[in-house]
Amino acid sequence: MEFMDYRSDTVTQPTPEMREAMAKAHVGDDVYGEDPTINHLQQMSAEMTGMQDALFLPSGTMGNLTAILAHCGRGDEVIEGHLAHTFLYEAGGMAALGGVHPHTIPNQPDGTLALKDIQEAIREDDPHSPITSLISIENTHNRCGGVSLTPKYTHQVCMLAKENGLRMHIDGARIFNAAVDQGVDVRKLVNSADSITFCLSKGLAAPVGSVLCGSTEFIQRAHRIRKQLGGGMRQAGIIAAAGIVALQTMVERLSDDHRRAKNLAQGLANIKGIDFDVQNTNMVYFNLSEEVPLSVEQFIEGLKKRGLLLGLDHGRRFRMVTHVWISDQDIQQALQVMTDTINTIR
Ligand code: TLP
Repeated sequence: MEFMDYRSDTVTQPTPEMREAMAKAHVGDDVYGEDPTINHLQQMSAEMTGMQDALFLPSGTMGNLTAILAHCGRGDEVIEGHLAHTFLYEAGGMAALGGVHPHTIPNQPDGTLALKDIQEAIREDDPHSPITSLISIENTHNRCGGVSLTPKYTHQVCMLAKENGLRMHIDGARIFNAAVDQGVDVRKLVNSADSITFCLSKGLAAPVGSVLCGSTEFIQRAHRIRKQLGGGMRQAGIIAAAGIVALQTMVERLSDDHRRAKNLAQGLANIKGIDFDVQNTNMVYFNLSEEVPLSVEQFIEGLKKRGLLLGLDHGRRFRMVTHVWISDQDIQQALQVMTDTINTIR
């Protein structure tokens, strides 16, 4: 059975154009900086984000970890949201591998951290306290429903960081979704941040890879850390080639995913038994109503039998993510499958 796979945009497969570029890619040893395709991708990424330099990495997780380790020493502290991907879903890498202490403050429903909360979280210079070194924000914000943060807000956080002698990192795994959502150049969203990670292998549909961008000096440090983490990938131009096609061909079309997510959300809101929660960019979250006499496992199984895969967030809360392999017809089909699954047990 062909599944409609709404679990994540990470499930996207490379397009035929990407596969062709991969087959033809010129490669070299990237640990020596000699892979022309990776060098091209890094240069393109730096230009697109308005940063001085960039580094290609295997994953968003490694991109964020590399950035955090390049900004912080052991015992330093990162201020971040309690729903941040770096806090919840990166296996505690910063603590495990870098001795870096996450200091979480509440994420607001719109994905932001209140400036007042950030200010209050910054430690005094006191030998009892860890040293606050970094503020990290996430755009778009995954657990907050795919919401995008504005250039104005990002700028305010950057200013706050600078005034307090801190650095600022953006987990921009889906920064191009944020840019397309707001109709702004991605540079405006990155603004004066010290670093940003973005992913090629989510909505942009490349098979592997993320890019970390920042100043030349920062990227030099990040290069060594990537090596320490085992992320020097040699002739990885084969995969960077798909990343170049992703940046060239897959950014503008993200608006289709956003439109489809909106249609999906509107449809879900009309299904009895579904308590729609939130939709932004390419993400839709909803709860399976307590009134529906199905366990979470039965619901997932019922949908799967009818060809639909989706992600369980927690409790009875689910996530559906639209991407290039989900068509308008798939949205209608998903709504039908959802209705049928709930109605069979009524
Ligand atoms: N997110 C995945 C899961 O880990 C939850 C997904 O399906 O959404 N930052 C953000 C905001 C992310 O959403 C993700 C992946 C990452 C970083 C990590 O990227 P990868 O998977 O490339 O390590």
